[in-house]
Amino acid sequence: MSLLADKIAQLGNRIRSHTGPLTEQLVRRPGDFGLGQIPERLAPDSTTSMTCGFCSTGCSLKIHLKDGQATNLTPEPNYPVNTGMACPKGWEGLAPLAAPDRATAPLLREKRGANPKEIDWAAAANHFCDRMKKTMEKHGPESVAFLSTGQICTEEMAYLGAFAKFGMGMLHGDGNTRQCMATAVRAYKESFGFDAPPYTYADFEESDVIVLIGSNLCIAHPIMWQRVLQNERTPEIIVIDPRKTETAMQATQHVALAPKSDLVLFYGLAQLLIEREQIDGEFIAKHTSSFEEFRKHLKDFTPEYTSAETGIGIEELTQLADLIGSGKRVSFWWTMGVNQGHEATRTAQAIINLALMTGNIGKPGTGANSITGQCNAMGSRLFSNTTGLLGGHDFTNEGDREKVAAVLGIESEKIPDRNSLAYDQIIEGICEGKIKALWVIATNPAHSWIGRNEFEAILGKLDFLVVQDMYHTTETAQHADLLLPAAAWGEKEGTMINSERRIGLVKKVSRAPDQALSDFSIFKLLANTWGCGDMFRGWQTPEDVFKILQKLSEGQPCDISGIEGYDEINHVGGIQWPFPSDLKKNPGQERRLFEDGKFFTDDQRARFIFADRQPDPEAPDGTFPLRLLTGRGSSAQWHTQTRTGKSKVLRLLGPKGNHLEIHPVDAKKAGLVSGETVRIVSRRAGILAKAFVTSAVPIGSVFVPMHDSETNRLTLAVFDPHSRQPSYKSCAVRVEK
Ligand SMILES: Nc1nc2c(c(=O)[nH]1)N[C@H]1C(S)=C(S)[C@@H](COP(=O)(O)OP(=O)(O)OC[C@H]3O[C@@H](n4cnc5c(=O)[nH]c(N)nc54)[C@H](O)[C@@H]3O)O[C@H]1N2
Ligand SMILES: Nc1nc2c(c(=O)[nH]1)N[C@H]1C(S)=C(S)[C@@H](COP(=O)(O)OP(=O)(O)OC[C@H]3O[C@@H](n4cnc5c(=O)[nH]c(N)nc54)[C@H](O)[C@@H]3O)O[C@H]1N2
Ligand code: SF4
Ligand SMILES: [Mo]
Repeated sequence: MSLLADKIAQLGNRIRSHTGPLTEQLVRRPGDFGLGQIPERLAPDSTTSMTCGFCSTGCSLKIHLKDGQATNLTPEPNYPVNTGMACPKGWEGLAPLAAPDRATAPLLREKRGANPKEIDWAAAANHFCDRMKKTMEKHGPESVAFLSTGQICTEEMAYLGAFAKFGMGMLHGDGNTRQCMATAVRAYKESFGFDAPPYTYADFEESDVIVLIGSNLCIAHPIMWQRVLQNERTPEIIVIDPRKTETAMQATQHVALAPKSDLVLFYGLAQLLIEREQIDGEFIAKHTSSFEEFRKHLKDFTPEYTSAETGIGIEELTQLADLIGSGKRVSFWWTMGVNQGHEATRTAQAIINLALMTGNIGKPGTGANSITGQCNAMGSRLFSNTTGLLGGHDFTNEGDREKVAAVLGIESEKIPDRNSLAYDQIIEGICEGKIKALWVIATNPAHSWIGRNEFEAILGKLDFLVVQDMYHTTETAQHADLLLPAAAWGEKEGTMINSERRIGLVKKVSRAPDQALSDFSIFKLLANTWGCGDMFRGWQTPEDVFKILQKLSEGQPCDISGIEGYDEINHVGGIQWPFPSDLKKNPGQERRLFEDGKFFTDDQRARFIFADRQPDPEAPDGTFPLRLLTGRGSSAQWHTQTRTGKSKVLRLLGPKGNHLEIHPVDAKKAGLVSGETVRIVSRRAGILAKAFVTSAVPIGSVFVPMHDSETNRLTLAVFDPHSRQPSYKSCAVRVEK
């Protein structure tokens, strides 16, 4: 274990997430973001900086090389995002690369259940193409699909999406970003006219009132939380979460609303703001549409009704409305507590509505701000060619198809004129026997998919499952007919886009084990073997692809055509989109959207969008009296733990095994005490976990982290109808001794 890692272990506190004394000794030179050179030009024993490969905060890490190989890292002090800080996952970023279960050669399983055997890349590529082609010939182009990720480089996602859809002729491909960001995407598209999170992290520091909704920054985005702490305006920090999370404990106010009552809460607050004349009439009149309809819709959301439905007292509601209404710079931030619900899109839009009606957008310290999850979730939203056509374009728009075809030099007929099935529809398609072959890249759905109890059986229905992962041991890889071994973050080059729309660089600082190839090289090999290599003649290096993506982005809200290339991104410390070619000044400057009050809709006005409340899909009842909430358990654990589980330090920092947080009142009813092993039972399955009795969860709800592979056996496969994002955060359970 390294010395630095020891230091983190000593921190020992899962809430405290950051720096450690060593970084504080590093000299900060603000304004100078000379972050070292691109590795090919590096001396073997030197230091270079690159973006972290875990969460969407997008911190920069300084990698120390010996003989051209990364040996250690420290947080980069000269980067505008993290200014010398990193959370435990960042500090331990190199550990997962050295794990013994790395996939080191392509593996082929001749028969289900048989032991896989190693084959070479040529055989793997031939097998892939042969099986996929035969499936498509026999069952049509809709019989194959891919599921990708927000955790590979943008250039890789674009290659995958273009190869699969334009080269292979696949129609269906979605990604784990559906599990994560689909709601925000849909909400922004409808309200603002484009998927455009408007903020910059400086807004955390420039806000007077920070409202965090279903967002546990201390655990999930620790360095964003550090940015909140750097706010010198003594802000009100309001956490709206049914649980008293680590973040709620540190806030100035915790609004412990009843789970899944957010929509009512925000409509109730909107009604109060109107009644108390705490709205920005001028902004509404100039820059928005449908406010009158929205106002009418709010009539029933009286303080009495809102209070009864949310469990928040009228006095607290009024006080909250006051803080929002009278605050000069109010910012709203939301994450999975909002995105993962059965009425998620309208809830996200209810937050957007609050920002619009109070004029809190486009100015420092304001905004309706969705926080992203994975390191490159934003890259996948704009450039993966899954739910949208490359570059924030629309598959169903003929002009968009022609534009993309022209830039890529392909016939526009190669571009599908309809949208892919959504993730859940792809799973459904497998279930119904319509989808016969599936290609899974950098995601682990056999652990993370909602209601995954039946997932293994569903995978068994496939004729052909390909898994492309850095490990051969993941829950999904274990079912693969063909496993393609991938190089990981740190073993390849490309860009990623963080939550504040900042494009950062990832570099090759470590050698991939044995035959593992970067995802980029795998896609290239497969395209050549497929016989469509010509289509990708200009796609030789990740930077070639970046240049193509820049061209594709021209004229779009996410225009990045002004960036000179990787060198400039490297030199200035990341560049936020948009950065069109006519905006040549100060690329490193922090920028927010909508400063001119103009939105991306046809009339340039933001829309008030709202709906009636939808019934709870599975409310607790006599048999299953508790509501199960799930989410992130500690800042040391990442999702399905294929990576973080490989670090001894992170294992030490995270809890051991699965645990259930239960309120003392409910624990007493069930006759349990902390430390006891209990059975959590839903209508779908029963799993074991250790009870942890705590009043951090409200009476009537329990919380189980998502990091254990058993958790999603319990969850209920329900989806927001607009975004088709799974509702991971609610189902009914009972707890047995
Ligand atoms: N350490 C760590 N960090 C991560 C990740 C990780 O796996 N580990 N994953 C990354 C990814 S991909 C994502 S998407 C983000 C997720 O980041 P977050 O969304 O912040 O994390 P979660 O714990 O999933 O959910 C946040 C909160 O939603 C609350 N919640 C549940 N139901 C409701 C409700 O009805 N209303 C409200 N208002 N709140 C509710 C939960 O109690 C929980 O505290 O984290 C990113 N960062
Ligand atoms: N109950 C419950 N379930 C949830 C959630 C919840 O809150 N509650 N949250 C959901 C959310 S927001 C998310 S984002 C998902 C995440 O769910 P997943 O995407 O399934 O989780 P990860 O563990 O991040 O899986 C990433 C996979 O990619 C592999 N990998 C890493 N780097 C590379 C690479 O460079 N190339 C390749 N080819 N492979 C790589 C890893 O080994 C791992 O197997 O989980 C969702 N599931
Ligand atoms: S906060 Fe996110 S980006 Fe920063 S070091 Fe931690 S995991 Fe990496
Ligand atoms: Mo996520």
